[in-house]
Amino acid sequence: MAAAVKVYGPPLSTAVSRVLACLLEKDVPFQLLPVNMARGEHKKPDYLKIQPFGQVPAFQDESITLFESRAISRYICDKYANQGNKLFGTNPLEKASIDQWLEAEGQSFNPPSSVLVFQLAFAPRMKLKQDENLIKQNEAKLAKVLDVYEKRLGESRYLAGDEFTLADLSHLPNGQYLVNATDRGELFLSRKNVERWWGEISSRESWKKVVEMQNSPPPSA
Ligand SMILES: N[C@@H](CCC(=O)N[C@@H](CS)C(=O)NCC(=O)O)C(=O)O
Repeated sequence: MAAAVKVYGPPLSTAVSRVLACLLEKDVPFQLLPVNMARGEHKKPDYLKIQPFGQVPAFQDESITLFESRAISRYICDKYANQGNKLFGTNPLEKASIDQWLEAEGQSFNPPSSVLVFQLAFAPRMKLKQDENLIKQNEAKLAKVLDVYEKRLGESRYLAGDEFTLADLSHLPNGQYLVNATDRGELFLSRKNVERWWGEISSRESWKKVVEMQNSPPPSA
C-alpha cells in the first residue's frame, strides 16, 4: 500500500484546511505533521527546505514536495482522479469552468475575505488592534464579489455547474471563519443563493471533519 501523503501545518490555518478538505473528499490517507508557528518553526532552515516562503502548508507525496494550497489541491485531484469524489472536470469545458471559479476564489474572493478573517477573527485573539478602515474597505469589496456569486448561484447549483467541485471547496476555509467566527456572516446569509450554497457546501462530511480537527486541541508535546 502506498505511504500516506504528508501535510505540514495546523488545521486552523485556512490554507492547510483547504488541502485537508480536498484529501478527505478524495479519500486519500494523510499524515498531518505539526508546525509550531508560535515558536516560528515555519521560518526555520529545515522547514524552509520544503516551503521556501516560510508558510503553511507544505505537502509531500512520495518524492514530490509542494507548497501553495490551491496547487496542492489541483495535484491531489489529478493524481487521485479515480478515487473519492470527483472534484475536477474531465473535458476541457468542465475544467475551464472549474479553473475560472477557482481563480475567482483566489483572485477576487480570497483577498478581501482573508483581510476580514484576520482583522475580525484573529486580531482580537492575538490582542492586536483592529483597523476599522481596512475592515470597511474589504467588507465593501467582498460584498461586490458576493453580488456576482449571488447571480451565478441563481443560475446553477454550484459555482462551476451542477456538481460540487474544487472551486466550491476552496471557499470553505475563509467562509467558515466569516460565517462562524465574525459578526459579518450576513455577507453570506443575507444573499439567498449564496446562503443556500453555503449551507450545502459547509455541511459536507469532509468539511465537518476538518472543523472537528480545528476544534480538537493538538496532542500535548
Ligand atoms: N497562498 C498560500 C498562502 C499560505 C499562507 O498564507 N499561510 C499562512 C497561514 S493560513 C501562513 O503560513 N502564515 C504565516 C506567515 O506568512 O508567516 C497558500 O494558499 O498555500
